[in-house]
Amino acid sequence: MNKRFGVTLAALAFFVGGSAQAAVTYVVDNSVTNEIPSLTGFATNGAMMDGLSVTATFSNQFSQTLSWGDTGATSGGVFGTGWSLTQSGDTFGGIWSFAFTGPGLVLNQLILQGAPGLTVFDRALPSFGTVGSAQGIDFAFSGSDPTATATYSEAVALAGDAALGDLWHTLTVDFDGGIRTDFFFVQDTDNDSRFNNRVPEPGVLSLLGLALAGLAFTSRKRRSA
Ligand SMILES: [Ca+2]
Ligand SMILES: [Ca+2]
Repeated sequence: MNKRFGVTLAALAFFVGGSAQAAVTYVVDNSVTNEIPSLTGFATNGAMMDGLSVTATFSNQFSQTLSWGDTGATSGGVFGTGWSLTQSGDTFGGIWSFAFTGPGLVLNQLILQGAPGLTVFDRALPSFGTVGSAQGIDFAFSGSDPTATATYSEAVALAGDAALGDLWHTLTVDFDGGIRTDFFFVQDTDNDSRFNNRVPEPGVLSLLGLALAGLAFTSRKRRSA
């Protein structure tokens, strides 16, 4: 090992030792990779995360899974029994708010799963990472400093490419000892390109088909009349 590399390693060890004091520990689970066609771009707001699955598990074993919906032009959220999670504005810095709306709950774990919808989580890397994703932001608390572990799993890769380590479908936050006060965090998200090209449900398609057939019939009748 040359001398300069040794010094760099020592500096790195010092840095890692220093950052071990940080409230959030990051873990990545590369065991699964999901392919998506591409991204819509990198600007995703609270109203663009429909279908994002949010599971909150509390210390009394009560667990609830809810599907994200819009609450305004650029905001959205989920509203559970005694808790809510909302987000407003571009997730590149826009705050996510977890609120306790009922008494007695202690939150142990929060799981955000983008795959039921078309949301991906974009981490901060030295580079932009995946094409079209631009810079991301890691999960981090805002305004308070609870101790937690953030685990990224289900790596996301563009079709035909390897996963580059910035995009993930699932973020799991485990709170050390649980948390009972409202908290805020940041986490950048992007959208799978299928967001702009949603295929209507089969039921909707057949209803649409019937409606079109009806229109065609009516206009034929009008023309022949
Ligand atoms: Ca973004
Ligand atoms: Ca990125």
